Amino acid sequence: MPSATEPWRSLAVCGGTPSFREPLHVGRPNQGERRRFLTRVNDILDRRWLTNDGVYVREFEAAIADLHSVRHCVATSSGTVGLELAVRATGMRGEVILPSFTFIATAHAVAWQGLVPVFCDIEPIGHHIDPALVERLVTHKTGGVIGVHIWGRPCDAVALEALCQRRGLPLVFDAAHALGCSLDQRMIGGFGDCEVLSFHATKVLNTLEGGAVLTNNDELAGRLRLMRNFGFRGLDDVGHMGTNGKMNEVAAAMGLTVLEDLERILAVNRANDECYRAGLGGVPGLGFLPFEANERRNHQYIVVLVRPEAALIRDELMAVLHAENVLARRYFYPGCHRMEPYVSATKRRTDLLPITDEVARQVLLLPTGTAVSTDDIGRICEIVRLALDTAHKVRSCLVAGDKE
Ligand code: T4K
Repeated sequence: MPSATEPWRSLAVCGGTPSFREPLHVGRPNQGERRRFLTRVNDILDRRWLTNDGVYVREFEAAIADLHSVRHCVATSSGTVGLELAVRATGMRGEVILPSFTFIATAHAVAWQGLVPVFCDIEPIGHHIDPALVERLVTHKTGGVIGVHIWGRPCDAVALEALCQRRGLPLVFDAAHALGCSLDQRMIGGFGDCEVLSFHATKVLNTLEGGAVLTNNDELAGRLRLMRNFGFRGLDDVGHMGTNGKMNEVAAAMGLTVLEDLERILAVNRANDECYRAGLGGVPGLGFLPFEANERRNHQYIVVLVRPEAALIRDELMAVLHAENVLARRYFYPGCHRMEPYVSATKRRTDLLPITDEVARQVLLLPTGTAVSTDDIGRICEIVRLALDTAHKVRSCLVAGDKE
């Protein structure tokens, strides 16, 4: 029993029993109704049509295009492959400006095409690439811009569109987090030349692995479809450079199944978000991302900022949670510019992203999704509050633990 006079002793880092027997993950998949998925898989096996533009992929593409009010959805084997296709198909060249505060795949998709990522700093409120800073980075070598709708909140897509139009630059959005989101009544999917979704297992809607490029540009969509399938125009007829970026039928069956459950998943995410805000709101030193009235969000990530004035630093709080079996994550620490191969290639530039560095030190993601209950969240909030209220004792426990 936790002692009333020494409450910190109930924390696992101070010798208490972990609050959760099984690990609570940030990215536990939302799975939809299993029976419906298995029925679809049986149908796929009965038809013996497993991939290559099958009926389930087509149905899934139509549903995703409809959800985002765009003309075309080109489903891919992963979000990363979708980004690689988008970078190539839009004709990006030379240096490509993008934020460093993103999953490493955004930068790799550029470098994998032999292009040079140029990392731009973010604004501190929404963690989005700052269009004013992009403008300053544009040179005669610039051959494209990638904006990232980080945490599912749209970046300043309108400003980036205006800039890229003025400068004649291709513009792609990494919308890996932004399924079903909108900005000023405009759905994600129709901004820039194209936008790329991820359907990785950990995303709000998953196809096990998968992604999609969304666009309203007919010609670009045609090129993406060719490139996704080795450049084949017809039997024995290759008309374009290409790769194998196809989504398979089982992946699409999963996507359709989760899509049927999407309203419930979004409702759970929203309720979880509210629960965390209620449980941690007002705790000194902790912050949340702001809600904006002009945007629709999928609440897929619970992003807590552990500010410098908090009683524990982010990594200490994360250690406390991990000991309780709450596997909080510090996405996207330390920023792409501090990872290889970019840290070596851009050594001179690493100090030029002060806001990225600051945000990467503060962000902590907490578990959410349909696998996490509001009771779990209540307990997580109690742990966080207790750890911060008794920070000096907790810090001693952490130091003692490190010495063992
Ligand atoms: N752009 C952005 C902005 C992105 O965030 C991403 C992917 C991409 C592009 C690329 O899209 P993809 O090519 O992946 O479609 C994860 C995901 O692997 C990655 O898809 C995602 N972003 C990123 C934010 O998170 P890790 O290295 O943290 O994954 P992992 O395996 O540690 O999984 C996270 C947690 O989820 C773990 O605690 C365990 C749990 N989990 C994971 C899987 C795979 C499960 O419970 N079940 C599972 O099946 O990157």
